[in-house]
Amino acid sequence: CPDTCRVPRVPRMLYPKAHVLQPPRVDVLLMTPWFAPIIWDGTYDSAILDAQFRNTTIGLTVFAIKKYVVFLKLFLETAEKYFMVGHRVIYYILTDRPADVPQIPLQEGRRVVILKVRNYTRWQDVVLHRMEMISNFSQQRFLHEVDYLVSADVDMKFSDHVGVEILSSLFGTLHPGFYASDRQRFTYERRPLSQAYIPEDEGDFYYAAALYGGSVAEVYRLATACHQATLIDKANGIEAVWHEESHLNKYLLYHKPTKVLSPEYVWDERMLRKPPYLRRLRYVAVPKNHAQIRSR
Ligand code: 2GW
Ligand code: MN
Repeated sequence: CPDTCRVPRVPRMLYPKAHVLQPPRVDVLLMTPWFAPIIWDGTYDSAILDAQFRNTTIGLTVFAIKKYVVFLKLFLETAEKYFMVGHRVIYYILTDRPADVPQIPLQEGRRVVILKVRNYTRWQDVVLHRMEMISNFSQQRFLHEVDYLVSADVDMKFSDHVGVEILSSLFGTLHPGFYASDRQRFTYERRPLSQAYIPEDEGDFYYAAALYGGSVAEVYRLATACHQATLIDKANGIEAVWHEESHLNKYLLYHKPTKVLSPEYVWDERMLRKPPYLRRLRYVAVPKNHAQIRSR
């Protein structure tokens, strides 16, 4: 964990100095109340960060079950252009259709690992069981193969820089639909019977399950806890309203993330109008025909 456990050594570098009395952004919140930075354009220097995170290996886990394999090509092609460029990357593609994974030319230091997983009949089980699979594979291989894990939806594309500025022990992303909302409006699970329950008077942010991550050890803890919560819910005959996103939000309420990504890192151009303080759109939803892609 280069960002917290050990202070990394960097070489001599030339860069403009920061001004204590001129904050880089005054239009958005840059820090959570527990002092985790919120990552916005204009607040960081990639050259310094790249030096701090050199020799870091990043695992990008992405599920492509059933028809969702069609999203892989654009996802991978755009990741090659924008995701962790210049760093070591392993794409972990979890799929029930290994033969349908497209061959994409990769830059040096990057490779694809296909992990065959089972599919589920119910789509709710497809999304929920992602936590179980991340937990199992973390112990089996991720812990030994990469430093950080990033978990991403596949029905998205990268459209601008996503680099090591996102890496930290545990990070979540502000959901683009709720970053400006009061906590009462967050679509947390509101039924006390569910393990994902969050009362109306609690909550920091509504986090998107489409992009989160951290050190392998922390993602392993998160995924294991969310999977356990899912099993308890199932035994009690309840399923959280937004599936693993509900459990993720519960976990991140009581395990405060050490970095929070702004909605630059998860956006949907069809659903939302871009406000002026959103200077870059880095990872955006790909339009999909819900009826067609989600049918069997
Ligand atoms: C999901 C819903 C309905 C039918 C199929 C699927 C499905 C999802 C699938 O057949 N195959 C598959 O690989 N997936 C994976 O789950 C894929 O990686 C996809 O990106 C991810 C989440 O499903 P998605 O992208 O259709 O859901 P969204 O875009 O509405 O995402 C949000 O809500 C989800 C839970 O309802 C998740 O929390 C997700 O992380 C959220 O972004
Ligand atoms: Mn999605």
